[in-house]
Parts: sequence; structure tokens; C-alpha cells
Amino acid sequence: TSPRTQWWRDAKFGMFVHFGPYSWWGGEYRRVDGTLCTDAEWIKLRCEIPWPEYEAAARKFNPSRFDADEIARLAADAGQKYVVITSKHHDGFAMWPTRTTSWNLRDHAGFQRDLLAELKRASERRGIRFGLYYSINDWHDPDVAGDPAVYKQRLREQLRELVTTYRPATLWFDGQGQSWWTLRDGDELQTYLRSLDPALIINDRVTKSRFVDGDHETPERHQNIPQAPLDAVAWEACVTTSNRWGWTRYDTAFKPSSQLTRFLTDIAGRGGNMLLNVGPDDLGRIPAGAQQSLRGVGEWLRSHGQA
Ligand code: JFZ
Repeated sequence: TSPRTQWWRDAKFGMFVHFGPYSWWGGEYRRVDGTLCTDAEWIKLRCEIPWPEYEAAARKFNPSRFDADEIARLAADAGQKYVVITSKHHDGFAMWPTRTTSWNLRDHAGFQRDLLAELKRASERRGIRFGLYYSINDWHDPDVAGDPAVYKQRLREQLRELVTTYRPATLWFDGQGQSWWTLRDGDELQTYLRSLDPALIINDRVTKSRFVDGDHETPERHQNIPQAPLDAVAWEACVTTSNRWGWTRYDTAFKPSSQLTRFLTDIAGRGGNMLLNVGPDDLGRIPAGAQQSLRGVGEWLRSHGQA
């Protein structure tokens, strides 16, 4: 409970946004033999899409309907106090115009706008803090397999760009469970990031995860409600509005606001934060069902004097 993390612990409720070239596929990949393979942000790996094909699709990725003002307004209406958007997911595609690789939204897809800058501006204008998700693992970068030391240097440079350009309030790491990513790498990265911005809030997946492999799984994980951690440990449950993180055409079962409100009060009541995910579609629009669920949570919060 340090003053540095006070705003985050007070925030209780944030918006998670999974958006990238995987969204272009809408969760469906038609194999050459005509069969359909479905996934979401893991579609490249799970459906074994060849890189040339995935890269060609990413060129067509054109999120022209991404409306940062609308997203920030939705978050504000829902009672959310921070947003965390994917700057780079496991497919390695950078959603900002990085100098470290052309595998990014501007150079590869030819999309000129800077969506991260737009969302930061729109959010902060509404008093909502801006945060970034970043995947340590990177399926696209050849140095991950070839020379991890070179990749780690590039990763550091990407994060330097992100922290100095967008000044995120929080960094949400993921994809840390690779043998080449050691506890020491995570510690060193954390120290480096704090040298760039001492106020940064960084999640535990920079090095380790609360969840460890064992002999059995704990069912809470699948409901996205982790067991209550030790007292005074800051924690955050991530939950998605539907059943997937990235947008898919088939995933239309949005959780009703009553369910999301129960999750939120349960999590907040046990001292945690809830990071509630939306997956914008191929053009960048938040699905109507997700919008409706979010607004319902906001209405409940307001009717109980909580927002
Ligand atoms: C990871 C990603 O692989 C996934 O695509 C998504 O971004 C999600 C938010 O994070 O998936 C995980 C990682 C860890 C756990 C569950 C899903 N876990 O520890 O239970």
C-alpha cells in the first residue's frame, strides 16, 4: 500500500481493450481443405496460419472506425477509471509506429493514425488513466528463437518508446512464461522502466504470475475470479465481456450487466480491481452487446451512488 499505487487501488474498475490484426480475422480461418478453424487473438498459432498469409491479412487491417472519444465516453459511462489497450500482443504486431520493426500498424498496414495516442488523449480528457498491455513473448520476431539476447534488447527499446511517447500510468505485461525470459530479466526490466518513470504501475506478469502450475487447476481461474489473495496485496482480476478477449464474429454471448456488476462488487469487496475487456471488431468498433453490458454496470453504480 504505497502512495504510488494509491490511485490504482482506488480505481477498482478499468477497461481492457484487445485489438490487433487478429481482430481482422474475426476469429475464423478457412483452411485450404475448406474446414473452418476458430480462435481469437491466438488465431495465428492455434489455426497455424502461415506467416505470409497472416502478414497479407495484416496489410488489409484498416481500423478506420476506431473512435477513441467514443471508447473513452463508454468507459466513463461504465464507471471505469483506467483503460489498458494492447500495444503488442503475442503476434508481435506493434500498434504504434515503432522504429524497431516495420511489423506495425503504420509501416505494415499503412494506417496513418496513432490509435494509442488518440486513446490516451481521449481518456485523459475524461480523467481516465491510460495504460498499455505488452506481450513479452513475440511469435513474429525471428530473434526470439534465433538470439533471445538481441530480442530482449529490442523489447527494451520498444518499451522505451512506449513509456516515453505515451507516458502510460500502467504497464500490463503478458506472455512472460517463456524459458528464455528469466526472473532476472523481469527484475532488470522493471528497474529500467522505473528509471524512465518512477510512478509506473507494473503487473506481476513482468516476471512471474500468481498462478503456478500444479497437479490440478483451480476453477476460479475459468470464471476469471481469482481466489482472494493475501491481505494488502494489490490485485486485479481480468474478465471479458463475452467469452473471448479479441473480437470474433461467433462470440456474441455478452455477459449481462447484472453478472458483471456482481463480479465487480465481489472483486472490489475483496480489495481487488476488475479489468473488464472489450474486443473492438475488424474496423475498431466496440460490439453493441459489449457496450450495452458496460452501460448497465455504469447505471447500477450511479443508482448506488458509486460513480
Ligand atoms: C493471456 C493471453 O495469452 C491472452 O491472449 C489474453 O491476452 C489474456 C488476457 O492473457 O492469457 C492468459 C494468461 C494467464 C492466465 C490466463 C490467460 N492465467 O494465469 O490464468
